[in-house]
Amino acid sequence: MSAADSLVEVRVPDMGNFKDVAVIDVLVKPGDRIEAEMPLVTLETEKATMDVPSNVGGVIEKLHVAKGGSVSAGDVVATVRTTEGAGVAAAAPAAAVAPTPTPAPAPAAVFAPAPAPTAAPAQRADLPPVNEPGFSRAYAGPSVRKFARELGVDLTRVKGSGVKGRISHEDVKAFVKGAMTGSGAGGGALPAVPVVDFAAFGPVETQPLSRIQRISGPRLHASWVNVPHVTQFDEADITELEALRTTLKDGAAERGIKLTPLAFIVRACVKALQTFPIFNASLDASGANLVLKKYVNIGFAADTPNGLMVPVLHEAGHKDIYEVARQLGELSATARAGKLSAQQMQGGCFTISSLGGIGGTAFTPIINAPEVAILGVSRSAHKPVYRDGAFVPRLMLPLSLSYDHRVIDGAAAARFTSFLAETLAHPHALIEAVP
Ligand code: CAO
Repeated sequence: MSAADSLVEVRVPDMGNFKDVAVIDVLVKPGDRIEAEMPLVTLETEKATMDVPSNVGGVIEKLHVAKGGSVSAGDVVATVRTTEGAGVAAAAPAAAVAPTPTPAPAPAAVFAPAPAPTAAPAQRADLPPVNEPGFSRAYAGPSVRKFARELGVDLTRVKGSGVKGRISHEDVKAFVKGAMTGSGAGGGALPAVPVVDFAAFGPVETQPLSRIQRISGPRLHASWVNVPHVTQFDEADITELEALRTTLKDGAAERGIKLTPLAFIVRACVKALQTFPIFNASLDASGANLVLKKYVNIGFAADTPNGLMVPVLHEAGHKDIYEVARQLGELSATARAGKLSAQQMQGGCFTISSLGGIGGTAFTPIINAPEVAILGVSRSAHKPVYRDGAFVPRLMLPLSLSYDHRVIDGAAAARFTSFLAETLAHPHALIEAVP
């Protein structure tokens, strides 16, 4: 140690009630040469992970903490031997750390607005949504997190080049560069759609998208680009169902309930989701685990003057056909009046998009991610069906099931739609009382 050297203790800064906080990583070892501002250890509270940076540059003389231990405000983290000319970043004893709050988990996505309780800054509409739980767990220091936030970069998509994959400013820059040029760490930007001057070909009028379209658009896009969709088509013979519905609908109408095919479809989906729980699940933020829901809440797309909304029929498994039909009517009316509450749009497990009242023979609905499947229903039509050696007219309902192929394989999807078709073909079980 030369005469110009001195020993400086780097301490855990005073951040209020900061006691016995877990040390989840130690990023340096004795003998390491460090710069001022370089993180030394990573701490984790229930609400945040944060780094304790050194306020001086020099060489680590001694470490006073170990991974798996705990520290409180004022504890010494390391002794640093400063050398002449080494930078001093901030007033001793230690630079302040910037905790990264762990945001509350976002509610199940809805196509239409539901306030998402998140601490993160607003997301730019043209970037994929940030995986918030993953972002808070990403291995990066506070200044890198801040930098990523400023650029709207999802840290879960950035590959860290540092020790144990720690993400640096350079990694974030490389990610952005890759995204801009469509190469490298950014994972490739989407090729741009050409910009055309339509007015050059004739008169045009420009109309802004509705508020709901501006909100639902990025969500639909996020699902489209993040989830590998496959759509399974099938047909259900609803001849008996329609006959049954005809006998019941006037009685229902007297009780103020409109009994449409959709109520039967919801009941059939409840049975299918209970039989095939993988369809009533979502991937967690890491993408490595499936979260199986023990409740069945069914969202349904409603066409409203303001745009597409997805109200949610909660605990659909505990509701009989009349209660399902009643709530479908009420929620649709509330949606059309633009008066759905956030609660009425949250918590969905599976979505039904019925275009049967309008027309069409099939379509490929976009999954309401993070749900893993969506059922599209088109208009029923009488078709000749070959049975017992002859063609007979049967009322056939087209089903289009889009599913997340990361979670569901084709065989499971075919079993699901076959089960649905079979259940709809024998509708008496659908009108039974629900315990
Ligand atoms: N085949 C044939 N007829 C059908 C049918 C089907 N699959 N589904 C409904 N119908 C009939 C109904 O029986 C009703 O006829 P009656 O008035 O003679 O009884 C008529 O079509 C209209 O039904 P509805 O629309 O009032 O009720 P619903 O329960 O079928 O649907 C709702 C409710 C909210 C789903 C629907 O009104 C709606 O908004 N659909 C559009 C959903 C949508 O936009 N999806 C696309 C999302 S992706 O962009």
